Amino acid sequence: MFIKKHLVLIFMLSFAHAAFADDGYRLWLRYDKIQDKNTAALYTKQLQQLLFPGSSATIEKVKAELTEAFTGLLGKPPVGTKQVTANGTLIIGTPATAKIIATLQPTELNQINDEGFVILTAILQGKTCTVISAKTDIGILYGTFHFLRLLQTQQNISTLHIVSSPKIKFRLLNHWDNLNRTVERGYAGISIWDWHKLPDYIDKRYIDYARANASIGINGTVLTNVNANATILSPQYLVKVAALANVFRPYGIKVFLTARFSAPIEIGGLKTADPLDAAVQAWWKQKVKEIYTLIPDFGGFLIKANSEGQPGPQDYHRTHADGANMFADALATYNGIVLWRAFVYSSQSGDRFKQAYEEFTPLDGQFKSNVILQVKNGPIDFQPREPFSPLFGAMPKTPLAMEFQLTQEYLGQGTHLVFEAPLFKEVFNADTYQKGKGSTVAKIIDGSTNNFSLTAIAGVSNIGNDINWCSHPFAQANWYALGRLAWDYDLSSKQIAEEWLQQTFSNNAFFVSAAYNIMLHSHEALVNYMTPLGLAHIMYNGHHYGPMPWGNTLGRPDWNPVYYHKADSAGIGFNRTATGSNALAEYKTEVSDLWSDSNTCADKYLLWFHHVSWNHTMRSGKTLWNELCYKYYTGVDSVIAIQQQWNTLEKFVDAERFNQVQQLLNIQVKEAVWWRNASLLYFQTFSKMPIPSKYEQPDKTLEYYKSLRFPFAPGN
Ligand code: GCV
Repeated sequence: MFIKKHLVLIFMLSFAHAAFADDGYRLWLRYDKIQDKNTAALYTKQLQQLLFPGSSATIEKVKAELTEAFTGLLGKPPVGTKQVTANGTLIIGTPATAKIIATLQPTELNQINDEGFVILTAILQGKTCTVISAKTDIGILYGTFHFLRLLQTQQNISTLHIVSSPKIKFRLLNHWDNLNRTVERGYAGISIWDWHKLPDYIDKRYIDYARANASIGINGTVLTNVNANATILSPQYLVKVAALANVFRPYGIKVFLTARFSAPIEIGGLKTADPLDAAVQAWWKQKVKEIYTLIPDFGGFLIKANSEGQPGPQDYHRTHADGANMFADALATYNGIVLWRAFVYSSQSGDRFKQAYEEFTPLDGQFKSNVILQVKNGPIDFQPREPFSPLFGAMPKTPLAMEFQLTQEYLGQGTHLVFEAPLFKEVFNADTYQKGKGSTVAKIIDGSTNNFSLTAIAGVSNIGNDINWCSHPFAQANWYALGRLAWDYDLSSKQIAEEWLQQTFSNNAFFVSAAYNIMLHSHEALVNYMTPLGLAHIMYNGHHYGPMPWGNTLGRPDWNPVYYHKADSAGIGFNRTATGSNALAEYKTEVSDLWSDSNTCADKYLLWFHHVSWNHTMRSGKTLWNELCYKYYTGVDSVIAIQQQWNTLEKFVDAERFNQVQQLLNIQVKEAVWWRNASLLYFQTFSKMPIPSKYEQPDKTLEYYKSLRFPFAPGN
């Protein structure tokens, strides 16, 4: 009897553990049963029945999502009704599909755009109801996902008055996925697009990808790498693209492709790709027609041209505007758009920082109205911290899209916990002063400063076929943050982190506050242990994994770390003032005035703009060298604090993800120490100053760090 009882107990315990395990596949759409009995009882009362007329492919998806969510959260699917017969009726529909909503005539519907939604508590036919309404089915989809977010985060739903529209029109993921399924700068496995099995095999992942994106408002996806392969435009591949587009359409997601500029030569048999050549223009027009025949709602092209070896209009002595406008003409008939990238730099110029500005500002006003220039957040390349790209303040006649990088090429790649929302917000909130104070980057991007309706935000995807999509359990939060901020850049990092944590891990208030604390400090910690005080681009060549500030062997100066930090016996940093490259002149005076004096420039940008002596007195009163040491050591200490904090959270998290994060944090601490030691030992060869004795001294030599090699580092 005793043994039998024990066996039952062991069985129950192991069952409980297994039920609790979570591989992260469900992302933030877990819909686990609400454990708090009072909340569950209240919701059950408030959601007695569901009145949901109308039908369309999108509405069917909404119904399926509601069924899954209610079954998970409340233990049973919603009870359908045709009449409001009880308090606690959830009514979903557009005024066109739901008569009862037409009767209500909510004025709030006049305040939203075509993708927006309203969620209201209303008395209808004497009963207390919750109404989710919109002008379109896609608005209904977004409203429903918002409502499910309220349930998952256990908000009070008794008196709701939510009116919401996206601030940005195109909210995009950019996949740097190759047709052979490798992912450039991908750290989460191989590409989720299984081109070989498409179009006949539809992986369930495609549907879950669409659900996840729709739930955070992402409405477009560029399927292919900007380092493009023309094969994607061949008939054989376009039917595969069409199959994906069919999956995504009900979720409001449009498909975009990258267009290789030289495709007319490579797959079209032409001798040239000159954008002013009539045959080339005709070829693209025909290609675009072919695409729209298969995919009537195709979004358009994203193009990287004359950048890092990609072909482009300059090969024919034409401008970026000539190139972009050729595509724009071909796409205009179908309302397609061109996202033309501004990421360019050549070996010719003295300062890579200045080049995009130099190439693009003379073209301001020359692009067709369906072209948007896609600009990386900073002037160089997704470094841990960059000042905002000067282009944002300098192209008033051209719509500008923001490009952020979710995949953490320079932010610890697959192993570091870094929440990027604070980085995104720092850029959005920066003031360009283009039209006086308040012309923030966000107000440039949302079109309000210069009256553009074509607006876009893109995130370079961090998604792969790893079971949890993004490899690091916390990397999912960056995908989530991109969508939420593209919808509304005024959301705080705190709100985004908290709602993501609640949905992804647990609603426990102690856990959420502690884990939020971890996320909040993670970006600054990384900046400090990698590139404090405005250092940038000091990682290994090629794979970009790990520190290599000594790098000086590549043919082009601007590919070498020494070009970026310019450390010498006199000091460190890149002089971009009037006595140096004068890149500061690319900003409005109000901005450059903030940064042009090394005594008043914010510490975080100091070495971006100044070459300062090792003895320079910092705001803290420390010498530059001692401040550099302090920052590097603080960075490592912060990660150790994050690690310790995570270790206190074991009881709130399933064993599987708790262990994953714990192991990854162990790697992160080791790598933070590596970054700190290697960088300081190297810079010390110039400063000739000691690392203050109060700090634990590096236990390895500079030669040791220089000897490290990582030929198979991922993502290259
Ligand atoms: C897709 C950086 C990356 C490249 C990337 C490029 C770009 O240079 O290292 O992998 O290429 O940016 O954004 O085009």
